[in-house]
Amino acid sequence: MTPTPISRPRLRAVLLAALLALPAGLPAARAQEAAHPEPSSAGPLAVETVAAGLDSPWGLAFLPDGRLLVTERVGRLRIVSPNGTVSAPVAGVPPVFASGQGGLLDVALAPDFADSRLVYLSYAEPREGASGTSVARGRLVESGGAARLEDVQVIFRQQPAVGGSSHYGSRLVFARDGTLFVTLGDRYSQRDRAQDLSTHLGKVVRIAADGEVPADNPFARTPNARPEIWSYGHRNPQGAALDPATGQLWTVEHGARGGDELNHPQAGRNYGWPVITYGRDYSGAPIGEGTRKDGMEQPVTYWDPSIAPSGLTFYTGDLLPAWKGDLFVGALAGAKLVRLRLNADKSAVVQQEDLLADLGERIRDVAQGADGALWLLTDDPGNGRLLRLAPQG
Ligand SMILES: [Ca+2]
Repeated sequence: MTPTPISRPRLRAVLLAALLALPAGLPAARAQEAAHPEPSSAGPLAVETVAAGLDSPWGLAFLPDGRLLVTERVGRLRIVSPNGTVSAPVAGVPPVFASGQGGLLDVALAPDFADSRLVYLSYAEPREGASGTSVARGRLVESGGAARLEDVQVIFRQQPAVGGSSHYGSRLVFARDGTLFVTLGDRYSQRDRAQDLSTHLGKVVRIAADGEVPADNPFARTPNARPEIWSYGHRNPQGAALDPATGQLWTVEHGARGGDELNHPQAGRNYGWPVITYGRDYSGAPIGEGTRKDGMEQPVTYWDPSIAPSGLTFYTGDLLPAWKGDLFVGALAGAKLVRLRLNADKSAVVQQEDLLADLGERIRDVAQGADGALWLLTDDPGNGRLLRLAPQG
């Protein structure tokens, strides 16, 4: 069928009318696109577009009432309802360095959010001609149909700040003891300093909810070491999740050409970058000393070629019972969602399934909703989407 041509002035008028009809935020997108079935080992899945038109969404967190907080890398925090309504930007977000890979990155709720209303944000912070990953928290206040963060404090700053706009990390995960893990990239130009304990570059750090250093951190009493460090020798960890069975932290990090890794970072351990890696430089040149070295941890698994992992979660729901206990990894360059099954002692991956490959979208983040569905963010500067993945029918 030939589409009916619309003259330009007429099109402008239609678009203007549509814009004027909108509330303060973005339009509800639910039901805009019919769910198309996606084959999987758990049966056909429905992929529903809950919201669209997001600007490079990076992180999401579920509020207790079922709505979601979603970050947009350019520096906006929005509240998205399950019916697809996208709020106007939440006020009070600190200024971000929105360039390259930088900007507003992850979001997490305080474990006591129901009482404290505290929201945690990670972001690339502009700092005197350079930038660095920082973590801020503020109290979410909603009144008169508008939302804002109040009493915003920066509780952690990656040191040192570095020029350029690459490899910030940075996921936020609360441990069971109420401490906060923050994954931090090597800032690309500083990769050798992932081994240098006097910097936060290429580290996972563990801080108290107010930013203080927990007394039992592995390097809390090591001279010249940054006391926030939990583990080191990381490249650019952009996915993190807590294992609901053990309470242990798991991460995924980007390698260079090849060498993306799944790790479960433990206190004080060295994950090798850039001394050992399964990847090569983008030029094809070798990096470091090989793939193994005494005193350095092996990844649980690695990807070569790279999938560019970002976003990680363990599945614990009842909606997709076949996948209970499995790990889900969002892939950017890989443009898919990867399911991983671990062996009994969680030392190796025994099954890997590629999902949503037909979608052809970069998957930035993945989380499990209270409804047991998997909720995903696709990475697109103009039309990032919030997707819901559930059994069809
Ligand atoms: Ca490694």
